Amino acid sequence: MAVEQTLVIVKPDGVQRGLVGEIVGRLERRGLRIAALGLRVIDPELAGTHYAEHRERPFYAGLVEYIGSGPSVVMVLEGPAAIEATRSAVGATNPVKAAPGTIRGDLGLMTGRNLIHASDSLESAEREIGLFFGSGVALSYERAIDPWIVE
Ligand code: D4T
Repeated sequence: MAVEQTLVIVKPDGVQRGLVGEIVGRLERRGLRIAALGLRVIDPELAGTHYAEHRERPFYAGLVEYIGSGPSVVMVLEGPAAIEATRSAVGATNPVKAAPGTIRGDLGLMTGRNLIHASDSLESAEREIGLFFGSGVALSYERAIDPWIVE
């Protein structure tokens, strides 16, 4: 199984609700390793580039406003199949439809307040990591516990 990096954002509602520890903790407990992490306000230009595929959608303006409405925690997580593992831990876009046990399914109710973003493919992950961190910022390293998580 290939080791991958994925971009994860705890959106402003997650920060305001005091759920950063809960959300990051779930992903850490899954076994994923933090490769980069920072707190930032995502400005409209960055939000526009990140969500460019949704520019023509009716929810776009609200999405850009929401994602920039306060600080977000932006991070790179690393591990075997990290992209799919993170997406499955996050759950469906609409929290009401997200399975119980997922982050959105346990902690959210509305698509426009769905707490977390995670890259959906290798191409998106590379693009988004470059966008938020540039190259060479994410750290690959070994933890003493890794042999108990990765065979
Ligand atoms: P992100 O990109 O935030 O991880 O969400 P998803 O990958 O799960 O979902 P997405 O790209 O389809 O949507 C991006 C973002 O737009 C918001 N949204 C989406 C919304 O406000 N109304 C909608 O109808 C949809 C489809 C929520 C997530």
